[in-house]
Amino acid sequence: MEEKSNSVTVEDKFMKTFKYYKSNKPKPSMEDVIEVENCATDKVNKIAAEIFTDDPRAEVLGLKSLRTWQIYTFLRHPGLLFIRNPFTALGQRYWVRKCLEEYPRKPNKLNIDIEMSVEDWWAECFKKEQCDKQLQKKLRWTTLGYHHNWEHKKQNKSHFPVDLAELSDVLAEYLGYSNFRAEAAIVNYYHMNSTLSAHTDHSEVNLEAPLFSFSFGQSAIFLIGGKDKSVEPSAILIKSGDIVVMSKEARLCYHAVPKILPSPDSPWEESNISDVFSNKVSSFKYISEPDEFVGTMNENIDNKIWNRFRNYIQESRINMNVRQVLNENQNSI
Ligand SMILES: O=C(O)CCC(=O)C(=O)O
Repeated sequence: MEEKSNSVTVEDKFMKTFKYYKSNKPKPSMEDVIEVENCATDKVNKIAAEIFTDDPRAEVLGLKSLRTWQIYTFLRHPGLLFIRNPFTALGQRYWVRKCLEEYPRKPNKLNIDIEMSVEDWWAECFKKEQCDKQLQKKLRWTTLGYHHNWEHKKQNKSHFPVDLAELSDVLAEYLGYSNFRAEAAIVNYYHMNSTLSAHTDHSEVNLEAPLFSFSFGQSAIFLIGGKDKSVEPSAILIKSGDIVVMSKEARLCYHAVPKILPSPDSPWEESNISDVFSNKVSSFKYISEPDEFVGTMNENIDNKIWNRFRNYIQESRINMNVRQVLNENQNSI
């Protein structure tokens, strides 16, 4: 009996907070939701990055100069880092478009595979003159590289996108993880009523490497607690372009998304969006065709091309969750 009542208590604190923020009636108060730049220093600290040389890849990948990045740590959550939108407007457009147009293409796995066979989900949504909103809303996730449930021995590694490997590498180098290899990712697609329940990410062989989480579009309340659900989670506001890094003690902590919130601004729109140039980069590690990459990046300045993606992101949120799967000297599972 005692054990049973204990386990109920253990579940409670995370679940209670999750339910509180998920609720629509009554609406939750935002009073305790951490907005990093406005938060008291007994909860959040802004740390100064010691960057003396910029990474020449940053601008081309849609990132602002590393010297301007705003990085925060949390007193209750050692190992958790938060970078407030280091993306340019063009960068946000590029990554949103990739997540919608390219990453859900076969052979990548999609949640809708169980229900239907779709080779190219985004193209299928626009097959007729009118966008198929019903099909558009069905996509909740796609996996890149090692599949999420890779422990089933038959599921082998599939191709990991070189652009996302390059982006992750810039971030990893910036944080001092120079041996990091992006090998698996889940791209999550949220609509205004979507949630993601409490979980830990523990399927990877390598649990020492950090996890990088990139968010675009509408805002979200992100909950992060401890290694079990008895720890009361903190609620953090994530906006478009923000990066959350779960490293060290925070790598295996429970986390969840109980609510998507309308974003008051649209950082993917800027009147002075300008081209990036490939002659700035000779140091790509993964991208072998810099001119082609830069061409695709710059296409997104064109509002006619961008419009369909804008329509999607105005009422949705996208999150790319990148992990290293293998240990440093390991080549396969
Ligand atoms: O959407 C988010 O911010 C978190 C996603 C997540 O936790 C996951 O994919 O494991």
